[in-house]
Amino acid sequence: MSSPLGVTVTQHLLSQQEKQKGATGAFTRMLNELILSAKIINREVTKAGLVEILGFTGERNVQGERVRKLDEFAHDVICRRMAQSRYICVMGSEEDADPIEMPDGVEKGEYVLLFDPLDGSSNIDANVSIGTIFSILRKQSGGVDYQMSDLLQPGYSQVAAGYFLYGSSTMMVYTTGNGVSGFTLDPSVGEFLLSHPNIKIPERGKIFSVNAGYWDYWHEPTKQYIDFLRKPSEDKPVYSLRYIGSLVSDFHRTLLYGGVFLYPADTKDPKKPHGKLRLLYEANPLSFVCEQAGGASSTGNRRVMELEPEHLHQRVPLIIGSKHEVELAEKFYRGEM
Ligand code: P6P
Repeated sequence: MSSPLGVTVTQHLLSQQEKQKGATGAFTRMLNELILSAKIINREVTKAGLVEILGFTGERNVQGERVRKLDEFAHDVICRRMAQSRYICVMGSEEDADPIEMPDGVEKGEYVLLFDPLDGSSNIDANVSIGTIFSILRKQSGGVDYQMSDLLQPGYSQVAAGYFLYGSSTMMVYTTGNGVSGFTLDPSVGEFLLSHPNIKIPERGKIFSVNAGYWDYWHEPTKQYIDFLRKPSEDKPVYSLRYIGSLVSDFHRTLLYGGVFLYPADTKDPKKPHGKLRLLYEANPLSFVCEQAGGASSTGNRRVMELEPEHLHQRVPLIIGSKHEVELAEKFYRGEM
């Protein structure tokens, strides 16, 4: 029976847990800590615009706390709460160059958390939706302490992944490998309620999403692919270009409406030949969600979730969305179109 609308995310997690033989509840409790972190982040994000208006001038707010950048704040909230959950052995964050170890004296758990605490935060002044992206792996190495290999696992090893979207409404979308579920925060009760059970991405769409301002920096296959999509022809719909410039927003629209989002490799910055997005805490988690919703995710040449990561902040080209548009892109990259 499909879950009734309105069930809370905790009830949903518990119902998933009941289906897992031998489940101890550790995963559920750990994810609940992440959900609470997102509610705290959401509170600050929704009032961010007020910081100036209410006169929290300079570096100090009325509580005498230093007004920090929201992404630093989000990073700190997640680090503190997840460390005290006792289910994490190590974390990797977009905000920290190095792996984040558990504080001394804190019991280490069996899970590894990789996250982008507040992706797209540069958009917040324009009131554009932004998000938190998370990827959860199981520790593979023996012993209590982590190894770098525990963080550098391919995307198909993820046990869960998803994102929080702080927008006109705040949403949580996640998968544990049994389909994709979406929850909308009801601020009046402070609960994420099931609003999008069993999300499936359309087989093909009518939207492509890419920063076309970089056209001159793109490699030939990317230019040919985008040129193909935008050119009217009898046997395909007229495509629209939609680009918000906030990954979670662009991906969420692609997941619900279909089509394709690309951040391809380009020649814009010699230090970033593989594009801007990160493999471990952006491309892999969104790829897990997309594939679980019936879509696809590729670098153009390879399935993203098969890549063997080499370092924590590795960048990767990302072509993600409906199967039809992603497989078409791969044909251009293989020189078959
Ligand atoms: P560009 C936001 O800064 C971000 O990391 C992603 O959220 C977004 O998809 C991308 O960068 C946008 O980058 O180069 O198009 O401005």
